[in-house]
Amino acid sequence: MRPTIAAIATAPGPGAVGIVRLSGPLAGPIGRRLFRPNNPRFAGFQPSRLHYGTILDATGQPLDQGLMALFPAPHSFTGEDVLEIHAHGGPLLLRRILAACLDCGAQAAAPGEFSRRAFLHGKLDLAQTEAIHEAITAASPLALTQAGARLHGRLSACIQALHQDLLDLRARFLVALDFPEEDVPDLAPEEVRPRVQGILSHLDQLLAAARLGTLAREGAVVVLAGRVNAGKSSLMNALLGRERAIVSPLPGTTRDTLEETLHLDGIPVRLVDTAGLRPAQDPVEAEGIRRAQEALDLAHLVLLVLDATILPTAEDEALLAQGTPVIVAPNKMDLLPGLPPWTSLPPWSDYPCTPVSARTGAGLDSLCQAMAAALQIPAQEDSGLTPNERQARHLEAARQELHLLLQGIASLPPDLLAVHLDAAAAELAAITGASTTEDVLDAVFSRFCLGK
Ligand SMILES: Nc1nc2c(ncn2[C@@H]2O[C@H](COP(=O)(O)OP(=O)(O)OP(=O)(O)O)[C@@H](O)[C@H]2O)c(=O)[nH]1
Ligand SMILES: [Mg+2]
Repeated sequence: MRPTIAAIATAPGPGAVGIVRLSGPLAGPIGRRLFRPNNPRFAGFQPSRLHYGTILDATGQPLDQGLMALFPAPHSFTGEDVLEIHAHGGPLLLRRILAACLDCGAQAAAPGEFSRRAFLHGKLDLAQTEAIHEAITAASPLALTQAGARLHGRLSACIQALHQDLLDLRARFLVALDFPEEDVPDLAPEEVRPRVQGILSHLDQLLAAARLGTLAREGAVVVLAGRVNAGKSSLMNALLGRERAIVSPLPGTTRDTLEETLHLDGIPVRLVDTAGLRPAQDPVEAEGIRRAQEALDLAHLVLLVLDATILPTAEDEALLAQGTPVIVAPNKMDLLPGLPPWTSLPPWSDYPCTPVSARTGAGLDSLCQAMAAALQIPAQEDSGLTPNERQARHLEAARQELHLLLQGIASLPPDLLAVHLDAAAAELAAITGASTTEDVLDAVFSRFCLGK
């Protein structure tokens, strides 16, 4: 029998209400021992009902007034008996209540242990338990929507369908192998190829969606770079709609890198303002320029900010060819009647160009659209099919197995081809946890919060 686990389920810090949660066979007995009902007609915990009363410690001393609810197995989050103790949300008080539970024989839960038990009892598959964790830690509206869709099992259903396709195909291989006397014809390559290709195209779509999922969860890094005084800090402020960075007519104003988050089509974009590039005047500026270079190395997109009233230099040009997508943003357009002629000459004409004025705000909307396009943020269709990094690794591995199968299709015997089908099916099964190892579960659940 599994031990009964207990943890504070609500966030640390003072709050109106705090919850201690237990799961396991002692949940009921501990609840009865630590609860004195207010209602004289109380006749034991009714399933999934809140009861009001006094919460006691293991010696029977009152700790708080609060609510308790018992969710009997299997109709609970974990599939085991679950007790929830709703108290006032004082950190010290909640620790005392937790200590009372431990005094009565519960064990402190490890991070993610409630979710792990829910998985082991088949209440949720692995992709769904990961979705819970991602919903809790979502930092952008899109990440939350995607996690919600996965929690509802849409990704799992899609993976299961693909898994079934692979098993069907494998069964066809094996009939020919296992019953040679039956004279079932071997699957002809013409028959296998389109079926494998169909599965592959689904895998490709899922992998493309995984990229969007990563962007939604982790955000994109957009670095404002350029020479001193081009107006990088002014543009950062204009995009954020507040005076975050110091702006001055003196060249070399920004030294340290500054980072702020902006939401673009639901994706968190980490805007990084950097020190203007020029031969450094002092060690502090030199360090600032080194940090600017470091930020550029991490960037998903560079906004190359130029003073449109002066000609670009070799230093500006050097920023174009860093291997990261670039948007050229000639700034201070309020001082010019039209686009400066150099923008239509190579190499500048090879890059997307969005003229702006940080001062008047002209062009900022177009700049945001250009950033969304450059980051390949697709139009918002929320399919819910956005695998996370772990899931994407398995999809990629399955994809490789199927490519190997296609390569060998004309030359290899069916039993060797079936090995690739098996391997691909095992990778898909690992996504939903239909087949998985303790190590994988440890890796997944250890990232969870305590009490989840
Ligand atoms: N007319 C006009 N002036 C601008 C515009 N954007 C910035 N400036 C001015 O240009 C000067 C430099 O602006 P900053 O934003 O500090 O430039 P920066 O690129 O951050 O400069 P460093 O931090 O020194 O590299 C300031 O005097 C700004 O007021 C603009 O769109 N139009
Ligand atoms: Mg600056």
